[in-house]
Amino acid sequence: MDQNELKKLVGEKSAEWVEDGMIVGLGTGSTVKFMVDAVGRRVQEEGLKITGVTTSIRTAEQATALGIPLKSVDEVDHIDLTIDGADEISDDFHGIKGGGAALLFEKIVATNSDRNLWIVDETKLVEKLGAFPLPVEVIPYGSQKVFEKFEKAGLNPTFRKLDDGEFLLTDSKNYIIDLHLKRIEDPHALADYLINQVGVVEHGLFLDTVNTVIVGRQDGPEVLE
Ligand code: ABF
Repeated sequence: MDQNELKKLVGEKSAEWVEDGMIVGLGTGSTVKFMVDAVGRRVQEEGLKITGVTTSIRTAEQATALGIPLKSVDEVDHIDLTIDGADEISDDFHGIKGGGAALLFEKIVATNSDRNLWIVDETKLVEKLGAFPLPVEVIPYGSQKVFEKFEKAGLNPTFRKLDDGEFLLTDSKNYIIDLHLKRIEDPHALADYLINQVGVVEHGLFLDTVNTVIVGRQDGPEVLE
């Protein structure tokens, strides 16, 4: 199976974890897209009754088109299970997310979830985080100053830009600075540094967050806990 087929495998497998009556966080990304499609089929074919809480405009549009009822994170008193993707997952179960520029809403939903399940193809598993550029969401005002501070700190920053050279805007109309670090020896120390930089809204280090990971393998989905 190619990467896309592995994503489909775990996306569809994870939909089985959704139970009637649940409030379900719906993540963002191409793997999650398969999960949302599968949950949508269960809503339509089985009459599955859930409430979805989405992490991006694009997931909300997909879920709405499939007839999945949605509420915002502030309209629910809890989230039973959030299913999301990830860009990297380390041996010690920490993650980098935000390749899809949805890290802020993803972290808001994840930190308000009773349980977090990540679905990934096997290429996402790494020994240590860092090969994937670490996304940092910043407000536009003063972002050049934050960028220069990251440069001076040796964090190899780049602004995330669209093909036409314009700054990518997140759903919150913020910018993303990606840090090209290769290997992150102390993710907790880096997370503390980043979140304390004035102008930083959030970063893509998801530490001590995930409970269960479903990995797409050639011989089938593997559940890690
Ligand atoms: C999302 O899942 C993002 O944080 C991350 O970028 C994405 C993984 O991408 P994909 O599933 O498309 O490989 O949660």
